Amino acid sequence: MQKLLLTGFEPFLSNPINPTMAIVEALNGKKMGNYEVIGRVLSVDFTRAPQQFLTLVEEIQPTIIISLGLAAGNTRIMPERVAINIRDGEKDNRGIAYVDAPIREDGDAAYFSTLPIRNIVNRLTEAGYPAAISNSAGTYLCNNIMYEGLHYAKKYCTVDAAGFIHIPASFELAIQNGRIAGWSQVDLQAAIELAIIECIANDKKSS
Ligand code: PCA
Repeated sequence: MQKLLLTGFEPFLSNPINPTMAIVEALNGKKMGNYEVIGRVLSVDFTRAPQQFLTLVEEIQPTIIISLGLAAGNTRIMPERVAINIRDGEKDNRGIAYVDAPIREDGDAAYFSTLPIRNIVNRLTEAGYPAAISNSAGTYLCNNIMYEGLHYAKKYCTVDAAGFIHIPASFELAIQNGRIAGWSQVDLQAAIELAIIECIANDKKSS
């Protein structure tokens, strides 16, 4: 059985809930086709998260890596097209912030997602879930983890596809925030399950 690593993140900044956590916890251990989903939550911490993530990849040896992050205020599910070699912006949960700093000194400038992002968007919209490709994963933890996944996949050919999907707030988070719209947690999870099905269908090891 092939492994699909599905990562989410803990709460961060002004978001007391991160709906990616409940999704990865709910899908952990689920069998989909000839894949087992392994769901894990990462810290919003520039010092710890990349190592946590790479340790998981080494241990689990996934064929597919899908990382999830919250983009509070977004209205659609957004597979990311590209990860860039930059850390910049807000403080992480440890209080550390970077300015114009590379993720890897000697790393490529950017990596394109190797998930079937157009097919994911098409499958989701056909099923009635608003979705679109995003052309920037930002410069915070989400971009960092997407970059690390693709860097690993380029270096070690054990990973067929890797990439990142940003999701909107859940109703629960929207209620607490008061100024952003959200989706039901049930719909967020169902949409991510569909995205996983599309990734598995596209993988050469799916049969
Ligand atoms: N979203 C943040 C980091 C953690 C998360 O869920 C981001 O978009 O970078």
